[in-house]
Amino acid sequence: MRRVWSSLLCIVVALLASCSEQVDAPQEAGRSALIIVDMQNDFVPGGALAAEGGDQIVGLINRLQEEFNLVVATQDWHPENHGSFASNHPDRNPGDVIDLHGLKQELWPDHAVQGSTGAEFVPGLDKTRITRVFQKGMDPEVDSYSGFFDNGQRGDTGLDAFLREQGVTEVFVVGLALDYCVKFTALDAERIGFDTTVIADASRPVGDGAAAIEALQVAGVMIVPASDVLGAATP
Ligand code: VGL
Ligand code: ZN
Repeated sequence: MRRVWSSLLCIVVALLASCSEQVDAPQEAGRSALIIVDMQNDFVPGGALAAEGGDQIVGLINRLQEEFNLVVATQDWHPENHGSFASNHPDRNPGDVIDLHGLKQELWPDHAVQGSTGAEFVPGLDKTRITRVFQKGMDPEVDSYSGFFDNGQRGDTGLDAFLREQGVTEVFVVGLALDYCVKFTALDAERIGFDTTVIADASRPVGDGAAAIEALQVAGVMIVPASDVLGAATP
């Protein structure tokens, strides 16, 4: 009789175990992460390289964070002698395009200088859910719009390896600026195999936003409004 009870117990335990495995399985198949790009003082009105309305997306990004178990951020983090600053090239102005060590480089006003107020995250941004910050643009010789790799696709911030370690297969990208760092972060994400979505109203351009959206769609990146994500159960 003892034998019968113990084998019955075994069966029950086995059934429970297989049940809980089934419940967990979809999550293990791939998690979603939110990537918050360059929500720094210099990229909002009052900053050196402001995206119009950049300050108006902070609340929305905070609400979006609550929909994800994994949130990471990127931070533009330049040394003062960065080659993308017009001030470091005699007789050049912001907006000029030069050759910088073999790559086409648009020149910018000084921005996101390491340790400056302009480089800090905007005050209203909820930082408590951000698991890790990936800094970029530290090499004075090459710019880095993407949060994954520099513009020469050489230097790696470690974001790709981190997301894969965390079992992430799908990323949602928000932040500033839509036509530069958001665009190139999303293009890299899609290229290296993540299912990639840009949440359009949680981003703002410094220039041509419509052209950026077009380029993203052509590359296979999905564009959605925040309302599609808010309240939806994202794994
Ligand atoms: C950015 C230009 C230069 C951005 C950063 O965050 O979009 N754009 N550096
Ligand atoms: Zn920059």
